[in-house]
Amino acid sequence: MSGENHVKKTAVFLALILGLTGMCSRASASPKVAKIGFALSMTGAAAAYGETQKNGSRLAIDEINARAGQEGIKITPVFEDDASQPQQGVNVFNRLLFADKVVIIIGPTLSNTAQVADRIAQGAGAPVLGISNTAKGITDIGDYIFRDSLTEMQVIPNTIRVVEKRFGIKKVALLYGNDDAFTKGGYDAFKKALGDSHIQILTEQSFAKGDRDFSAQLTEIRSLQPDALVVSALVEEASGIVSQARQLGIPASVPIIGGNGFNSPSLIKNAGKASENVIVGAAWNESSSNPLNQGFVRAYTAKFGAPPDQFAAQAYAAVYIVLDALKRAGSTDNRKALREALTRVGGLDTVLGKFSFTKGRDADYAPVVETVKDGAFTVFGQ
Ligand code: 1QQ
Repeated sequence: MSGENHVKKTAVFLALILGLTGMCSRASASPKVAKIGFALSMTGAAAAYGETQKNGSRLAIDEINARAGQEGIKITPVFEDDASQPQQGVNVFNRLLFADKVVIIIGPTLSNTAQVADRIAQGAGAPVLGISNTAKGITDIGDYIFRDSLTEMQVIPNTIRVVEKRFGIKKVALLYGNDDAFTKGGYDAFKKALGDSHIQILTEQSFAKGDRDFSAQLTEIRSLQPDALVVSALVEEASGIVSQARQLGIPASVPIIGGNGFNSPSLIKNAGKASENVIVGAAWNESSSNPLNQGFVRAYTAKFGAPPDQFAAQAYAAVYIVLDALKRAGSTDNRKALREALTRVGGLDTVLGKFSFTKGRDADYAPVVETVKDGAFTVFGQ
């Protein structure tokens, strides 16, 4: 080998090594860490929702972190239990915002908690992404408050339209919880949708969170012979109402129609056979052919041993919505930049479908009507 050739070869070799190390150091440049707070109801009246929300979030975070931060971002979650109580929600928000210094809070589970706790984040200039807040007015708290959950006002008119078309109902009984932002909001939405469809409300009955015996209300309702029973309740009370309605002889031919509180498989578990044919307005369905959704259902079922519910899907989607915004925010700890980036989420592919926020930072996608068939939620209509 001539001396000149040798020099050339050495130069090429060195260039190769330098190039490779350069590439390696770029690939292994450590991803930035985003600290995300989760305020979820792991105990109390909404624990059935909180559990699957935590699972859905966990799955998304594990997927993102397992890609070794390919997006340049890894997520460190801080999970807190808001105990389904507004005051505990406030405590948890304070801790996440001022001690843990998270860049965003996902949650809280209940609108009843969000309507007080979200104000703390708004005041601190920290974004919140609600995943199951369906009461009116939550995002009106301020420009840092977002949600990926459809409101009852968005879902229920469709539910009533589909049900009316199918059953031709003319007169109904309305039963609702009168001490919770969500159950009252659902009541308002049902009342308006029924009025718009010229369906008569024979009676309005109410109950309180924690009630176990609904026989007085249901006996009155039975005596009026409604075409359907319309209920706005969280799942604990919904399960009792559905079971007792059938026990007290409201016939199976009288459909029971529920709002978002009914969307948990624990309704089916608790009310058993009485839950068959219950009709629910929903924001997601397991059988959606969207390939992202199919992959999610498979991965979730493999990890947790049971299929996801709507609450898991909305939580899973939320983590990816935040990731999308973080990538554009140029920082993983700038709350203001993250808020701005969230407003620009547009047509993002998620398990909920193509996702964008409305100008008012609410979700915007098509609701669905589901019914319980053979112990599972299935699509009833759209
Ligand atoms: C709300 C709801 C509940 C059913 C959440 C789990 O929709 O509180 O807004």
